[in-house]
Amino acid sequence: MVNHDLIEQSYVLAKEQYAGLGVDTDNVIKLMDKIIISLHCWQADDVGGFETPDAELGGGGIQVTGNYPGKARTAEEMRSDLEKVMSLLPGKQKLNLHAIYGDFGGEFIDRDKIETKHFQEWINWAKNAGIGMDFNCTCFSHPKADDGFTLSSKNETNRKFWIEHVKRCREIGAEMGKQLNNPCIHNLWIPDGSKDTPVDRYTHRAILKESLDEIFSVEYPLDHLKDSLESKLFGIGSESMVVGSYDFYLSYAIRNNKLICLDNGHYHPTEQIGDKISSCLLFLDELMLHVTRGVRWDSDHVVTLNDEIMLIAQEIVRSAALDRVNIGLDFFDASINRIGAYVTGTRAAQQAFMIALLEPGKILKEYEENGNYFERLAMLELMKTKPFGAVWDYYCLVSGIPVGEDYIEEIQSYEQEVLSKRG
Ligand code: RNT
Ligand code: ZN
Repeated sequence: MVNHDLIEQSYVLAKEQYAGLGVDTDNVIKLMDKIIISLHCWQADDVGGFETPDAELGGGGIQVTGNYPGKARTAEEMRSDLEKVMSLLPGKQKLNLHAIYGDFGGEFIDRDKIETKHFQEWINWAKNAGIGMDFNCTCFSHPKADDGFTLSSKNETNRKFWIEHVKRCREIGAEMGKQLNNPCIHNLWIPDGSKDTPVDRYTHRAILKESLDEIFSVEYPLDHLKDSLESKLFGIGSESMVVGSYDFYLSYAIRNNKLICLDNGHYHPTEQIGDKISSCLLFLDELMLHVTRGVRWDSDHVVTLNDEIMLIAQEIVRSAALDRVNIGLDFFDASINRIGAYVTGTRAAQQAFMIALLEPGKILKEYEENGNYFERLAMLELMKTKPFGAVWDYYCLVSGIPVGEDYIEEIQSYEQEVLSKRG
């Protein structure tokens, strides 16, 4: 087990080093507790959901690979997994649920028929845990999405079906926000697009706009529900056009005062989401993030502490916008212990924010304003080898959760005692 005395001693030394640069580490630790990460439930079961006993992710341009044993098969199993995950994370979280994860009681309830009652157990669970909830309509893994179109479909029956689904999801989300006294973000992502070059992009986008207008004609108080829109560049099977592109949703969000959801796996490989944050914040009240890691064709690998994630966190902190950015995660890896993936990815996202908060902002800004660009570069480089890990470990220690590598063992025992017993 990691030696707690050493963690405390290392913290004292680290604290002094950061203080020398005008950074108050005790304050950073306090701020960390205010950074709420929304845990995406779908890492626990590979985006399968509980509509049918063997539901699997189908279509929609997202893929999950791997068949590591132990995935959550029921809402009860998922709640147990989430409790384990939260017990291994510092700070507070939120739960981010997809519409296919209701407690449907063994009955098949189609997407245009779901109601708050199917999510009441989740709401009660969240209330009990003292956390908020976010919600997502599920416009994929369904026969009415098989032709690649949902809200932008030229098939009126299908389009109406999806509009009804999203309307119900927003109603359910608003009820979550109301009951939990914590605004629910309803995020909308649709897979609509085409594998080969289409000739009528315009009409599909016009139809999507019309569908959104109809969906959002129902208004909810902002302290119950906020709407976010998530774009994508391409997916498997939608390589040549995605109807809900970044230009489309950014324009829609600005005109209609919605949130944009930036999923950092959904852009060109050299495009930095970190750079977009300040621009979006000047024209939108709030943002939603899907923090993820893109690897070649996949946009959903487990988050690691890489430059991209760090820039995102730094730009939010540097813009003093922590209260305007809602942080969600979006990754699903079925090839490793899913709970381990969860905790490792979430901790990485949290660490990025801690690193950003430990930045000597005043000194760096002064350098920049005086044109001292060598000094700025040097300081940014120096920060990379400062004892961030000592502050992080101490934060875990005072949060009463396993420190350092101790969490690995916790996950191994959960695997032995719980996950390995699932068929
Ligand atoms: C898909 C989007 C979307 C999904 C989840 C399951 O490319 O990123 O956010 O991953 O809704
Ligand atoms: Zn996403």
